[in-house]
Amino acid sequence: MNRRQALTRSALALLGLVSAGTMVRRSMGAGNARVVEITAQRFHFTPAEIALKSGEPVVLAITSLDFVHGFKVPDLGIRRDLLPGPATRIAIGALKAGRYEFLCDNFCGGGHEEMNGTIVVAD
Ligand SMILES: [Cu+2]
Repeated sequence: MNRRQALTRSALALLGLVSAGTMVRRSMGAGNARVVEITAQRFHFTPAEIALKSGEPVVLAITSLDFVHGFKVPDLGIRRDLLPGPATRIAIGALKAGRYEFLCDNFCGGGHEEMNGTIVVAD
């Protein structure tokens, strides 16, 4: 590798770091969004009903206690793996009033089909 290639490679690595940092900040959610703490554990989410107000952006901070559960909100196009350990933070933009079902979509055992809940957004 010549000097120019080496420089290009370092510049690309630096760019990668900067964009990774930006993604981390984005996933932490914008500024002062309310953080809603949730736990995931065979075979339930706690709380299973998440009450929000319409127009209120929030960050869901979901901690899995025992397994790589999934978190899927079909109506919002959201789908994440919940690795045990630090909370998985998911920024949710302002929503219209209504009910949005969510579920674990990683098979986690005998009660998997009941591992679900609802985001309830009030006016
Ligand atoms: Cu599960």
